[in-house]
Amino acid sequence: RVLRGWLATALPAATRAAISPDLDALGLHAAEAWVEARGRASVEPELVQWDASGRRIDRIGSTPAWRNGRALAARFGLVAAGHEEAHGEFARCDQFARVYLHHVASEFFTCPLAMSDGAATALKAVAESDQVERLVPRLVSRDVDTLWLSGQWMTETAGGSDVARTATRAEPTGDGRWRLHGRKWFTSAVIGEMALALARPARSAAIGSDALGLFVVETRDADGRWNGIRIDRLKDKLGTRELPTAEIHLEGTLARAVGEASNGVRHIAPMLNVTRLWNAVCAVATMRRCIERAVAFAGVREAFGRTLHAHPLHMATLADLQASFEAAFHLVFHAAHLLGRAERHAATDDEVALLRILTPLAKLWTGRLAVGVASECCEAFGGAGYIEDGGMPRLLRDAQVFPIWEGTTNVLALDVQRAIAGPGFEPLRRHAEELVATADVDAVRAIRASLDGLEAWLRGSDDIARAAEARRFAFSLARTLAAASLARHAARANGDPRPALALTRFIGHGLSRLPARRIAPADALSLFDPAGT
Ligand code: UCC
Repeated sequence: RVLRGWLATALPAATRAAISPDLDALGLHAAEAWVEARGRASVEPELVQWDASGRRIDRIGSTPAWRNGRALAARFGLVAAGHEEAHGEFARCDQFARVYLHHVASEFFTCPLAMSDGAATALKAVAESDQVERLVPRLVSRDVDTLWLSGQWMTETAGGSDVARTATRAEPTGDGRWRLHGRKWFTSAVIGEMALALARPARSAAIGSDALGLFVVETRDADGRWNGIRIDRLKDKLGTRELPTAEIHLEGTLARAVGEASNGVRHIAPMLNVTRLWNAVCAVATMRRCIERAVAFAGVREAFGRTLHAHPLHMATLADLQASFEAAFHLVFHAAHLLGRAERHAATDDEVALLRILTPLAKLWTGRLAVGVASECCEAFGGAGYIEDGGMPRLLRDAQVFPIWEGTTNVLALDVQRAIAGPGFEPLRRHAEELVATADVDAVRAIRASLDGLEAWLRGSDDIARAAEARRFAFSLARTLAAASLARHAARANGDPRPALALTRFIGHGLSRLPARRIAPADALSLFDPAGT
């Protein structure tokens, strides 16, 4: 209902008509995959390092959903749709509607797809034309035989957040190429044909992330042998267990620089911004699945003489989750539309500034929200929610990845501060006013009051306070902009009362999460002072 409602109000009729058959097919596949997955024991990828005669092969055996992943990605254009011109500024809306329907059924095949999309976007932004011509058509292909997948190799043992500590070295070969030496500690898509990797060019005098270069690695040579890559082991993770996340060594891996072999973080930023949006879309998809399961269960489960539907507290609990999910959905898909507009040079300056802020904001808020929603929905099943064969434990385990990868909540909260510091608060306020131009007056009042509070807080805080409270500031801003996005939708919803009901409930729980009184940042450290001094 929420997806259909948004499609009806946000997309032109011609786009809607063109994409509907694919969305219907993806929806059907999602339902069938859920039933199929519940009926079998879970299968996990396997690393086979040696063949029978003792040769090192490092082959990864996939799960059934992963063996089907490429064909589905090509057939439904899960990466391609975002890069094609048929629907103009609505290309990202089309693409992310597909991703939203497919994510849970894909068993996290969406992870390599997100990175492939991010790689295509980053290459278009910074690479030389020959690299773009060679790689981008493969990454955005709708033909399974030519489709390439890309990894994003950043994280090393020194840290995942502080990428400036990258120790992998890049040595020039003298013919314009490089050889990479080092260890990548979390490589999510080593099954791909290529990866974008950060490495530190040898003999570069610069320090920190400016000195890092961004490199394209093609993972296999023309004979199908690994390109100087050793897979040490697959990670044993809490969730996303179908996804073969690997620890690898690069041992003279041939690579080409993207751009000038410096400014690596700047060059990979377009990739990060795209994968962060995928993260947010997949987080709302997970929320939707969890809530749908819990509401269906409440319709059939009897307790104390009536179904759970007839218990006001149970249904209020689920309705609160639904209201947050609907607000999150509209925030995320608003960001998707802005990305499509920006990529086609149709966005205003305010929209470009807002997109830079909304991307980390949507990622950090929906990541945390997905964990909370998945946890509540497990509880809504009582003991049955704690049992593997009902499917809820897997959703909860998998949800925990959303706040962690692609930048943790705190790292992104600081990024939001940085993104606002440039243009200031004004573009945000102007954009929020545009969103609520025809909205319900009570909603507008609450949204304006929250924006006033956030702006006053920013003005009244020094750098340390802004950093220490960045997370609560980000949650408050995300809630406020989500309310504005949902308010706009509710005003256009053509007689359907449900978006307005969700909005009232969401706003009713308050938009701001800033503390009622200022908390001295130094208190945080003092609280852990062993001497209590
Ligand atoms: O988790 C990973 C793989 C998961 C699989 C993917 C799944 C996708 C979802 C699928 C759903 C199913 S890979 C690991 C991900 N790791 C991160 O995301 C790193 C988190 N850390 C950060 O984001 C940090 O803030 C850093 C690395 C960006 C900070 O680096 P530095 O070294 O301190 O660099 P600076 O100085 O902060 O940034 C360097 C430049 C600056 O440009 P100037 O100086 O011109 O202003 C920044 O403004 O880069 C710019 N910049 C950006 N620009 C930094 N971040 C951005 C950005 N997001 N957008 C635009």
